[in-house]
Formats: sequence, C-alpha cells, structure tokens
Amino acid sequence: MTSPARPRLAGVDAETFQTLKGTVKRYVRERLVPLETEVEANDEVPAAVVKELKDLGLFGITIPAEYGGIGLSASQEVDLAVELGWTCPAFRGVFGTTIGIGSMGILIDGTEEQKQAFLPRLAAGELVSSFCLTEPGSGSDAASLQTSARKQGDHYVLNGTKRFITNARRANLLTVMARTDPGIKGAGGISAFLVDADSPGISFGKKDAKMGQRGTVTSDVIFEDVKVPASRIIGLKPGQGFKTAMKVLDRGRLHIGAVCVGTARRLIHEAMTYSGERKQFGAPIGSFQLVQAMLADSWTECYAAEAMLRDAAARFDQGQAIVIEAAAVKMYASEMVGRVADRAVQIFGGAGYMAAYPIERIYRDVRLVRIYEGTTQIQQLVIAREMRKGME
Ligand code: COS
Repeated sequence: MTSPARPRLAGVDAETFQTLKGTVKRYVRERLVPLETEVEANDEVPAAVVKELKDLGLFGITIPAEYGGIGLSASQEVDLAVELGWTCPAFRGVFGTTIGIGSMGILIDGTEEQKQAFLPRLAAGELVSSFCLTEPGSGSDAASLQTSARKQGDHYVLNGTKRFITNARRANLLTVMARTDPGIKGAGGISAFLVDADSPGISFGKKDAKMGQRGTVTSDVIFEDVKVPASRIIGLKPGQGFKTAMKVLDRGRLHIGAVCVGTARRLIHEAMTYSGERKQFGAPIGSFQLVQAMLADSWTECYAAEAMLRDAAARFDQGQAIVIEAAAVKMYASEMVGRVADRAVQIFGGAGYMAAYPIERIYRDVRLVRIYEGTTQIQQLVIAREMRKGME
C-alpha cells in the first residue's frame, strides 16, 4: 500500500535532538504552562513569548539546514510536537503554520529559486506564513474552491475569499490555492500561489470569535484584483496546486496527531494528580475502580495513538508515501484526545466544568482537532479510498 515517494529524511543527530527536546520540554512546562490563564483571559500570546519562540529556533524546525532551518526528521518533529501539545494551542499556533502548512508547499513542490527566496526567512521567523485553502463555500470539498486567478501577461489577478485562515493576520506570506483554469471544475484547475500578504487588494476580516483555542488567530482573507507574478506559482506548474495542498496536509496531519498525543498526556497527568488528591467516601477517588477504568482506557488509547504516530513518522522518514497512515493517525489521535478530555471532565466532576481548572479549557480546545486539517469523516474517506486502491 506504500511506495517510495521522497528521499529519506535523516534529521539532526540524536544528541542535538535530545538537547533541543529537553529545552523545549522545560520551556513548555516552566514558562508556558504558568501563562495559560493569561492567554485564555487576553486571547493573545504575549509578545515576549513570540520572541522567545523565535530565539529557540522553533520557526525553522522542519526546514532543512541547507535553507537555514534545524531540519528535523518527521520522527523528531512529532516528538517535539508531543511536548508542545502539553500546553495550550495558542503558543504552538504562533509558528504552527510557518513550520507546517504555510511552508511545506515550497519545500515539497517549489523550485530551487523559490526555496532559496523564502525558506531561510521563514526559518528565521522573519516571515510568518499562512495556508489559504478553505473558502465560505468550500471546506471538506476543497477541490470545488472558487477563488479565481486570471492570467494577464506575466502575472495573475486573484479574486475571492478565504475563510478561517489561521495566522493570516500575522502573516507576511500566504500560500493561496486559486483556480487558474476555470474550464476545469475540480482539482486539476487549481494552482498554489506564494502571495505577499501586503499586496494591494488583500484585506483581512476581523479576528474570528471561537469556542476555544483562545490566543490563536483566524480570519477571512479577501482578494480583490490582487496582482501576483506568474513566477509565484509553486513549482511554476499551473494545475498542480491541489496536489501540493494534499501533500502538505499529509505531513500536517502527522503533526496534529502528535499535538493530540501531547494534550492527552497532559489531560491524563491532570486527572491522575486530581484523582490522587480528591477524596470522596473517605478515600482518594483514584482508589475507586470505576475511576481507574477511565484512567486506564485513556492511557491505553493515548499509547495506541502514539504507536501509530511513531510508525507513520518513521515510514515518512524512510521515504514512503503515508497518505493512508497520516489520515489514520489524524483521525484516531483527534478522536482519542476528545474521549480523554471527556473522561478527564468526568473524573474532575463539578470541578471539571469550572474555568478555574485547566480541564474545561482543554475540553473546548480539543474539539477543533476533529474538524481542522480535514474532518474525521474526510479522513475516513481518504482511508477507504487508499484501501480500495490496494484492492485494484
Ligand atoms: N498526495 C498527492 N496527491 C493527492 C493526494 C495526496 N495526499 N490526495 C489526492 N491527490 C491527487 C489525486 O491523486 C488526484 O490526482 P489525479 O487527478 O491526477 O488522479 C487529485 O489529487 C484529486 O484527488 P481526489 O480525486 O481524491 O480529490 P477529491 O476532490 O475527491 O477530494 C478530499 C479529496 C476530499 C480527500 C480532499 O478534498 C480533502 O482532503 N478535503 C479536506 C480538505 C481539508 O483538509 N481542509 C482543511 C482545511 S486546510 S488546513
């Protein structure tokens, strides 16, 4: 079901990685966790933290060293993302689109000139990037997108609206999927453009108010007669943009799976601590078997997701195509963390419903992961499609 797709990805040496991971783990737990209440209250990540994240090199973790990044393998990237999943999503969100969906299109399908032009600045955190696929009328059915790119001489003119775009208001560089061939209704008519966010004709909707994930920033992006040079089509190949987007999402789905594992670990940690302290019927509630069953189920499901994640990332590093594995990891890990969050609320009881404890926030935050970067139902379709290919 899998075939060679890319060169192998070696990543950095084990010692360098362990040092980086240790630093990130300490930073998350000692610096970021104490800021969670502030981020929730202000709906904003402090500017000092944004600078620290840059200084740590986190904007460049997925970009190869030859383009100025750290160049982690997928296995190392997910390992780090598990650590980042321990705290609220707003912190990872600051650089999440830059290391993932916002830059991977250039890395996967860009020309050498495009890589040289953008990747070093993205890795340094000088450029923040964002991925503009979703539209008001096209979410799961991404191939039906309507944003148009009309060719005029040596440039294109973009018109349309993108919706729920993470970090658009913070971005300097937008990867925009637009229809260059109106005669082709589906995927084949779409191209991926690298667009400067300050181009004349681009405006941004107001920051979306959301159920959770406070401190992350999403908004509409509106394109009105935006001129983009033809040289800004990723790979200089019109009609390939949908495939580029799908490849980008494959790796992105591994990353999301890793964040889910990290958040599930945090939930289990909180539930274990609370169930050891909270007494009812004269004993800590963690001594009761019905509570233990919830904890055991959560640990087991988290372990299963982690095993899938590490297997899929290792396959990616070996150069295999991981379309089916990435969809399975994203689906299982996001559903898993939803169940773990629900059990954590149950274990905390009334306190789990109160904003004074972190569980209530995490419960709301994780609801999104079953939806973004492809809903569970889309992952099911992808898995079934790939399974059927195997039968042919
Ligand atoms: N890697 C490379 N190519 C891929 C691919 C992948 N992972 N997935 C699809 N393709 C290619 C297909 O091989 C096909 O190529 P050909 O036309 O040469 O045969 C082309 O892309 C179209 O694929 P398909 O026919 O499967 O497209 P569909 O319109 O049926 O849509 C789904 C497929 C539904 C899976 C896709 O639209 C999707 O992933 N939707 C969810 C989008 C999403 O995740 N949005 C979240 C917001 S972005 S953060």
